[in-house]
Amino acid sequence: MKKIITLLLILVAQASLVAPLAQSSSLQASDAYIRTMPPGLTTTAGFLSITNSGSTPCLLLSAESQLSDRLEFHEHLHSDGMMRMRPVTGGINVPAGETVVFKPGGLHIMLFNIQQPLIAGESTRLQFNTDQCGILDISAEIRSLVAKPMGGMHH
Ligand SMILES: [Cu+2]
Repeated sequence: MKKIITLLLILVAQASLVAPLAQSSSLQASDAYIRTMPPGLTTTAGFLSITNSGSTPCLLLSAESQLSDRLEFHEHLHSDGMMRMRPVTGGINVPAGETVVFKPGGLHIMLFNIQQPLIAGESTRLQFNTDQCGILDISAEIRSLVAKPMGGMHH
């Protein structure tokens, strides 16, 4: 028994040494989810809250997912009475002690070129790379896109 425990401890120690980049100790995610896609589309959006409990600011530089080879941070803007979205350049700053919320109609993560169906209720990994706060690797739930009534559509 003692041998097994020792072996386990060695394995754990090695795993943490081998890991190329450390899981962030200052960033925490909550309520992370990705929307299912309407039929025929290969693009969707992800949402979550990211809290920085550390004492230094964290800049989110990029996001990664097994589902997509291209992820972007987007924001929604009102211009000329229209809602438009555009990529955020320069990363997303999460100040020390604060929470940044990605939500519908606001900041969101765009996932492009998705080649597989997204099944509601399943979950997938999302990874965020930062400047000085390590990596935030989280599980995001896949949630059904609630169909909104569309004017002028006939069945
Ligand atoms: Cu977008």
